[in-house]
Amino acid sequence: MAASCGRFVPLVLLFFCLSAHAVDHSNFKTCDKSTFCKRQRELKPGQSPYRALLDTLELSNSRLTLQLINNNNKVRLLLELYRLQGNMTRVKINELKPLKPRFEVPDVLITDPLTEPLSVVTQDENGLVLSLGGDEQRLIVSAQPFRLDIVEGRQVLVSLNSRGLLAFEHLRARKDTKSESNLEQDSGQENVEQRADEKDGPIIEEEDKPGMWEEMFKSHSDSKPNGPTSISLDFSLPQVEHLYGIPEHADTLKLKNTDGSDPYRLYNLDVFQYELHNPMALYGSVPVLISHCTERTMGIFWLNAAETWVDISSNTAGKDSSEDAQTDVRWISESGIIDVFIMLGPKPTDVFTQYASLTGTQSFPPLSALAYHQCRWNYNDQEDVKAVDQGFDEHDIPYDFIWLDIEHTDGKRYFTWDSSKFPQPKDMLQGLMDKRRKLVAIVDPHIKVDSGYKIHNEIRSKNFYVKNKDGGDYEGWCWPGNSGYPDFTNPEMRAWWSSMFAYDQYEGSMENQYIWNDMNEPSVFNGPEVTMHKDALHGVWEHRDVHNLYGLYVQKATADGLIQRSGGVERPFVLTRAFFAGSQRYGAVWTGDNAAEWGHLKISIPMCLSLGLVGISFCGADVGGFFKHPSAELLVRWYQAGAYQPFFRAHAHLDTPRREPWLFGPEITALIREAVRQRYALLPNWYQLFYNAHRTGQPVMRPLWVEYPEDVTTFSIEDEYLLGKDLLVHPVTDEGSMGVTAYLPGKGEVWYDVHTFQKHDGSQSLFIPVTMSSIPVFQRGGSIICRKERIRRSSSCMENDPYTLYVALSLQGFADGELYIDDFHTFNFEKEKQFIHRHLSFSANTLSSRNLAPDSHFSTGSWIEKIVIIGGSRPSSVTLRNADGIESAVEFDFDSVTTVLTLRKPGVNAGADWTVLLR
Ligand code: NBV
Repeated sequence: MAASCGRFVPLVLLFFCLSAHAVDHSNFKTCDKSTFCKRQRELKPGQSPYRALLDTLELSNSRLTLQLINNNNKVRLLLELYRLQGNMTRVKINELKPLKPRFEVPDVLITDPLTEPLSVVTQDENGLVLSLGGDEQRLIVSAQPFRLDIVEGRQVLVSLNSRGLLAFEHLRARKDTKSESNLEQDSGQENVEQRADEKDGPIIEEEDKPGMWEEMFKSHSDSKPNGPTSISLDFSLPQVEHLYGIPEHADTLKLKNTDGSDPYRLYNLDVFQYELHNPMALYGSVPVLISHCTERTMGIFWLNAAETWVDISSNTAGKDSSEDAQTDVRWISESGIIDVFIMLGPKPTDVFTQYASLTGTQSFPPLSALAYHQCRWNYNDQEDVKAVDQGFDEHDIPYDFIWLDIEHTDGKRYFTWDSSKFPQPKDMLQGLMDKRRKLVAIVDPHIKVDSGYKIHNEIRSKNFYVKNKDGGDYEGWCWPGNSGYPDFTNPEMRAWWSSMFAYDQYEGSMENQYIWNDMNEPSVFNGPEVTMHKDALHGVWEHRDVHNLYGLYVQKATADGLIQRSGGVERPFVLTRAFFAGSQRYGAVWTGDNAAEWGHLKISIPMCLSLGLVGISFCGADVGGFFKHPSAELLVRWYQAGAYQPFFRAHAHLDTPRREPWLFGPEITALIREAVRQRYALLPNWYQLFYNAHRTGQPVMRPLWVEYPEDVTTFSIEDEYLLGKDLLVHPVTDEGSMGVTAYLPGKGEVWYDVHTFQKHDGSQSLFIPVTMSSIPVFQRGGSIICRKERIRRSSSCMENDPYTLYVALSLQGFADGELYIDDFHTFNFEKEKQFIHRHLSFSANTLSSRNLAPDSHFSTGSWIEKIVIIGGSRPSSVTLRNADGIESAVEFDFDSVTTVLTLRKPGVNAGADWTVLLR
């Protein structure tokens, strides 16, 4: 956004801002400027004041509680331990008797996690050992200093507070009682109960430190009515050298050591012109770390929505002794409680399953949302929309969605249309619908304070705005000028917001219109760090407590609105910029305001991979780059990369020259057309991968190590990735590139170039020469990929088109894959079991299609028009056997150079049982 040049910036100035092109660091806090982070980071390891009071132990079947005491200030904490189903341990720490409740994050876990029994194995005055059930897992609680170790056999998997950095700033009354703090009335007996026990010894009072009771950042003051409330805990991971996750950062996939630099920060922020390779916070936060070594993959999910910092310190072992390796992690959050889920794997897939069991899986988008999206800030008016739409037809480039940015509204009043530029929105939408295309309109969460604006009046009259610290409606500066911010943490507010998407409320909207939520960090141009004041109020909670959740709630309420407007029938599509753990349930995310630079193209891969690892598969970056104007070469390379990333949308800043795919001359148009066509051909595969992500929580876009967890070569790779397990993509992301060096994993495996069918052995790095039309993609030998090769105007025009199966044989002559089909847009697949799910497998020269979901029912008009078998030999005959056992001959060709056998028109229905026999 534009606020780095001050407050609300007129467009002329905006342009000026653009030319500066670098993040204004002075707008954002470093750890040093964030007083709780600074305080916490000043604590030195090895001096933990915490002791477990073993005589307070209580064990019900699945819940163990134990008090911890801080030897200095004598404040008691309550530790809760749970063993969760699916190989997870939950550790909660709160104050035993807080002066008032501390915030616990709601609405992120999909249910109360199921627990398993815990039992004490041994106990003495030094601590106790608990059995965690299967696999010889034990949890060792050491009393003095307090420490937890999870061990399996003789191997320590993870230790908590082993460095003694557990720190819990208890709620307290201010010593100088001059201020009118919320806690004032309690000040006379501050923590009396929890600190009254004389046998605990004398209380060593802590000194107040600067920033505990009020903090200034630039001209902004944070009144901190509750004083210091931060929490911290350290985790040590023996044998681990590789950590991933904790998006969103514009940084490498493998997380770096933060010794000597700032910790990674998680605080949803609108960062104008963000910088690459930096631990600064960006628009979204998912507090999940994934650790990986050849033996094991684990995860740490720190369920806290306040500003959070993560320190990482890895001591990389010498090559021969991976045993000495260890990674230490420390989480620090500004408020709330410690509530942490340790996902014990042991395999990458187990961690994904475990995390999905807690926070849910990726929503299953309508197929069209997986196709190509054309966006810019802004398509100016209805005529412009029509012309761009026609441009795609004239240039024979498919697209599914055209997008409208903030200028389509009446003065940035969301849910309205600019009546001179978009006088007949329904005509426009109908025109698109006639072509089986769709539109996305932006709806931001800042609401113009204007008594003539229905949305504002309703929110105000229902008392739904976030409040400022003094109880009035919180107001901040944003696109519409003075704006209010609906309190999306309030379920009633969300229900009302959802109801605003009903067709009779949102005038001019139609069923082929979907929604984009931007600026939902929330962005407040004149707020501290361009966001909301931390002492603003959401009911009884401070903004400080809920900050990172705001964006999730905005997207949730919007997605619910789209579902409701269709009577619960249609799957929604909502794009969000801000997100949190669990956001995967509500739609897609994108990486915000990137720039037309090669570095930004490159970083889109690790940024989306990191999101995929923590559940958010539906990720993309602005194709072409948002700021600045891409060269034709960069634009082409970006389309080629974007065509193989989950969310595929071109977007551009208002002040950049137009860049629709046909504006760079016919050669460039042809290259872009080809990239987009490749996307459309592969839509069946994308759809199946998203269905799988939705059902199982496995990521769509995967780092190589996820599939090859024992191959250390893969652990740092971030310039290539897998789609599912079978397609390896290595986009060209360098200017003037003559080739890419791709690593093909898997000893004893083979990979086939999807364009040439050339076969390569796995477990080697390979130089692949490229031209401007190359998009290096390889199919794993042993897999079957389904495509639709009759490319049309939009994905829905291709709905009933036939499939082509690409059967890439392993060296042993096997292959398998899946085909998933439904109506491509409703919930009937879930509610009515209306879908087709087939298992395709090739072995012993026989290819067959078997039903994976016998109790599902759906009929498709699509049939199998071609089968391409790669890596085999010439058969003397090919026979198709249909579901009734009737056999017929199939025409085929065999190319002995490429070893490609093409079976023409088997002609079976895609939902039927059939077998093809090669003899
Ligand atoms: O709504 C305008 C833009 C939008 O195009 C972009 O994609 C968002 O990330 N929005 C940010 C606000 C202003 C950006 C300078």
